[in-house]
Amino acid sequence: MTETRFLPLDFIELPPDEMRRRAAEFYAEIRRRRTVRDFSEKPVAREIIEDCLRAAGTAPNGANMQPWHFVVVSDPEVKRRIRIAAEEEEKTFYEERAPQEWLEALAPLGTDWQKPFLETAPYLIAVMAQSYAQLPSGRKVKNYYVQESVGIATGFLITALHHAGLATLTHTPSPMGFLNDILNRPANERPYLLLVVGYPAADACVPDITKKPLEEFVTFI
Ligand code: IYR
Repeated sequence: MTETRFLPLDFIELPPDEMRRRAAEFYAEIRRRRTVRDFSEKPVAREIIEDCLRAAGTAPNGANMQPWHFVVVSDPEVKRRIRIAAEEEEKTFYEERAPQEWLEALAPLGTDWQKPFLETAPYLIAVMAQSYAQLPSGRKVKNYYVQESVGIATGFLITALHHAGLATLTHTPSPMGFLNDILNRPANERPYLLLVVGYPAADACVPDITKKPLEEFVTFI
């Protein structure tokens, strides 16, 4: 059995006033994040993306198995192949598969099957979830709480990218199995979502929608 080793926690206790200020400041900053669907072609330094991915990689996760893999796509040809495959799925989703109720729920967002941002934005990050780890020896090791873990890491990533001054779109072409083929990913990985990353287009607009007030989604007991 592996022996458990402990280290002193690197915890910085802040004065309550500073805690209040930081909590309020963070909320003011994160509430400005919007899902963007119109991207500029303006390039973004790879180092910025790398640090945001490092932040994502610190996410709490099941048994510290870190059951994720992020494929960062900037190659125009690969982006083009992803756009073609995604639009094919999305076209049948919007025109055939989507129930009326779902289309009505999407109406306020103004989305349709066309996804030009998959080629315009400088980066597409395919977030992959690993249901098991495949060791170099070929042995399979089970992962735990994979959906929760990858969801939290993705939340960290979106937050880090916003904090760094970038816009994102959480895109979920459905189904997205084509990402395994295009990106050459192994059978232990399933696409979780496709994050579109870059600067918004100069004239980017966002839907006029609101978030629920605290009282509506929180209960203190
Ligand atoms: N995957 C489609 C549809 C879509 C579904 C949900 I739920 C959204 O919040 C937004 C879009 C698309 O990407 O257009």
